[in-house]
Amino acid sequence: MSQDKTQEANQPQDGAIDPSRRKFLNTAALVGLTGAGLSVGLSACKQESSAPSAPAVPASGTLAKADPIHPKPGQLDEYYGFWSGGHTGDFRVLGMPSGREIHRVPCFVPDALVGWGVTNESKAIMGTKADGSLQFTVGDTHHTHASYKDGNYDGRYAWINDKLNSRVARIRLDTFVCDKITKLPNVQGFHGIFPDKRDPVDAAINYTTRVFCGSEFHIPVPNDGRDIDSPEQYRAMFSCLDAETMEVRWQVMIDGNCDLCATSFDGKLAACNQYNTENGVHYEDMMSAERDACIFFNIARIEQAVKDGSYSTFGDSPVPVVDGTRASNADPKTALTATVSVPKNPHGVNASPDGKYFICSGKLSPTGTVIELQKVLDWFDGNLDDIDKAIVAEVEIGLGPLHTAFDGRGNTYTTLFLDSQVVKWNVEDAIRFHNGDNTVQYVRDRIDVHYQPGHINASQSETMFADGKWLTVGCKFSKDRFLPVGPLHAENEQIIDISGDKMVLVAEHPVRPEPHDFIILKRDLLNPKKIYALDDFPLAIHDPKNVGVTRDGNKVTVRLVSIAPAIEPREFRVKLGDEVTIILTNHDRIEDLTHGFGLPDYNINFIVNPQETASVTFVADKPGVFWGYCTHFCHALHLEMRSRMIVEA
Ligand code: CUK
Ligand code: CUA
Ligand code: CA
Repeated sequence: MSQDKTQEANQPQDGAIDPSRRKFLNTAALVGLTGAGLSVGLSACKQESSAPSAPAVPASGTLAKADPIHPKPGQLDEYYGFWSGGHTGDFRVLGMPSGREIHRVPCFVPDALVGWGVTNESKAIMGTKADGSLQFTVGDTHHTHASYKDGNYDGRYAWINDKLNSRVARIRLDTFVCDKITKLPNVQGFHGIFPDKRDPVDAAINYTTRVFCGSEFHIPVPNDGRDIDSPEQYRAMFSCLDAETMEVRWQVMIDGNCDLCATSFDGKLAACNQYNTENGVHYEDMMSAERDACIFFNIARIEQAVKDGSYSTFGDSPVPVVDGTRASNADPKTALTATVSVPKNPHGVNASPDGKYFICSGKLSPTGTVIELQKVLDWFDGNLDDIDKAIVAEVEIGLGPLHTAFDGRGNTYTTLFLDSQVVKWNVEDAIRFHNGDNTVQYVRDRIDVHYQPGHINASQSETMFADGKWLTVGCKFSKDRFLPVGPLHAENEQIIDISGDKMVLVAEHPVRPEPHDFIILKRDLLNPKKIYALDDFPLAIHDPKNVGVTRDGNKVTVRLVSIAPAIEPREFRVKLGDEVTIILTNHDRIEDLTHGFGLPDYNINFIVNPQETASVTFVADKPGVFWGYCTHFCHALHLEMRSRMIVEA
């Protein structure tokens, strides 16, 4: 490994700040300030909806081709990147290939910027206890994927998992807001997630209607104190959610475990790699077998079994659970699951864009395993005598292989955690080699990355439109790559140009730990809203005259509207001990004109975007004067934008 050399070769060319860029920043700041002040001031009187001012983008393509990695000011990226946030429990949005972080969508963990976990609306999505406090305030997101139509992303939804508390969050891609969270029953360590790409039976349903979730830890079922000392009774579940309602449709109980998850383009199969087929409780047990597995789920048969009533339920959960254990699924003609053997503690299962293969990485074995999906279907049809004959290649690729991405030209890119490398290898050549042609060189290229890579993804990788332009590698360790900031290091996301024969490392960015997985999709697949509509919110205050305080016993409702630079009414009175609900509607209609509302000493701060309504409820337990103020810079008179809460003793 030649890390030092590579590191040197990839030093930034110019450490100095470009003076012309600096000048631009100053000018932009000035123009921005006066411009915003003026237009917002006007808008406050006229309430005009301003068309978004066109950014200074050059004629399409010219600069994009010149240097998309370092876009010129005002130049937009060609791709969105959706990143999971790790313990921060959020969903992050990057511009790619520049790697600029644009947005974070809070999901599982409270977020002080938008007031996620503060407003009543977000708390209802996150889930509360009987006393109104949040059920969970920590999370651990790993994987995010988006909805499909016709083999490509359709811009409706993304989903993200919370491994810690076994929750699934859905993010609407028109508003980039989490709108539903579902907690999975009978499950711990919910890890892999993947939407289906079409219906297995109805050809007209060529879009995502299900979301599949694998559970990594095996537990007693139900986990109510029984079987705690009988690990051989522990089970894992593969769960299916309805993509629209977000309700759990069914679960498949299996032995071993689920880890990552993938789905076929024909909608017929979903799969999870299994590293603990041993049902081990300690890591030594979990790595005792030479081979583990990739388990395949026959979706149409499972749904039929549920329809036929061939299921059980466990504990308080009404969710139908079908039996997917090995012993019950030995007969291919009736099997709901099929288990293909894969070398030692595999990690990652990924679907190739041609729809033909799933690829599993060996992790503790230096191999990549290629499984042909048609052969798995043949086994289910009784036309393949041995399920392991679905393995069409098993080739050495390097040490510690984890995740795989695709370029749409027949090549795959696998991270090698122990080698700190990415290996590019060709699937058809690997199959030829596996079949005995020793002259074939299936490894096309290797590149050092910095350091210990986990996830990897390429532009449009797991769609039928993989375009083979950009590869991003999530390096778990950054070590010496950034300025030191104490013992906690950033992670290092490296960007590799894969358009040519050789991989070229072109950029790297620190990221706050720890994203795990991400996808990269063409920007024109999305069409986000510019502003909300008042009708999007049941509590919206439509008429700004309709503000003020109403009282029902000690329950007080305070209706506020924001119109820059005022919050109306300018003051309101409540009594000590009142339960106060503040409803705030932002009547500004100008794109990007967000207001905040912070209430000192009451632990309240949230924002309302243009035409958005949000509410908070609290007990007025401190008498005195409390200046509710706008926390989001909005106007030349932003600092003056306040509403005084008076709590009478
Ligand atoms: S796991 Cu993190 S590097 Cu949760 Cu996707 Cu493989
Ligand atoms: Cu409104 Cu700042
Ligand atoms: Ca194992």
